[in-house]
Amino acid sequence: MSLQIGVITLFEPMFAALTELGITGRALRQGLWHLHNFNPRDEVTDNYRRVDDRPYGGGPGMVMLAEPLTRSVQRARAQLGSQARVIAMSPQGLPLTHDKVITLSQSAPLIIVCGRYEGMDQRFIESQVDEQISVGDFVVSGGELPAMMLIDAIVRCLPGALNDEQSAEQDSFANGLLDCPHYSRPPVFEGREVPEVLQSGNHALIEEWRRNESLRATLLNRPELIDVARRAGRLSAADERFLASLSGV
Ligand code: 9D3
Repeated sequence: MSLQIGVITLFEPMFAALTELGITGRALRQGLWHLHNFNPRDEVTDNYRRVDDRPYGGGPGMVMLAEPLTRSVQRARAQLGSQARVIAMSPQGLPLTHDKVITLSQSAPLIIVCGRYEGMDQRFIESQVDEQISVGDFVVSGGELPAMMLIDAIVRCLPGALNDEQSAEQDSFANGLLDCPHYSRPPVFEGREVPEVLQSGNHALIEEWRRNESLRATLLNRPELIDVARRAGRLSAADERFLASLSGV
């Protein structure tokens, strides 16, 4: 059975980028996943079809009303099954990680709620939402782009979504270090040469160079990931010697 994902959003057209393009579009056409859309505006019947109102206590912006969101989740649960996991995209959520993506890719149907305005009525979150997820400490205009990042990351994990080449790349990414630099033709571009070792055909040396450049990039840009890898026992004696040679100069 393919992965069923429900999305609750006022901006359904944004998700065409996922359903039509690239790896996620191909995976959808292969039947690996399915997207169900639910619009809170379809759940309100007043003349203005209001889905937001002013916050109690005053202050800037508007709050998404609990009732249209709750009705949307109920409609989604009826369609996807009561065991569906309800995730709200929110700046207040736990930061998204690779481990979380893997877990969600292996779980039941997902219902993802995207907020607009200042946020969602807290009573909706307490009564309907299993967990809140953020994509980082910066502000975007709504939950749709964060939801699309989450869905993209999940769909890439589904068996058959990536070709063999892409899967191998994914494996090297999942090792917890940053990737090494990549080069293609021509051998010299604007006076810059492709590192000689990559043109040597010596695969043991190439592998060692790539590992070392991964370590170099990680130590420089994300030193905390080196500590994580070290504590997880993922650094060899050769890795430690290379890292020591970097901080030594
Ligand atoms: C100071 C008040 N703002 C909170 C940071 C209000 C606010 C701004 C933007 C409330 C919601 C939003 C819309 N953003 C999201 O819904 C969102 C988000 C984000 O902005 N950054 C990182 N991850 C996420 S997940 C959902």
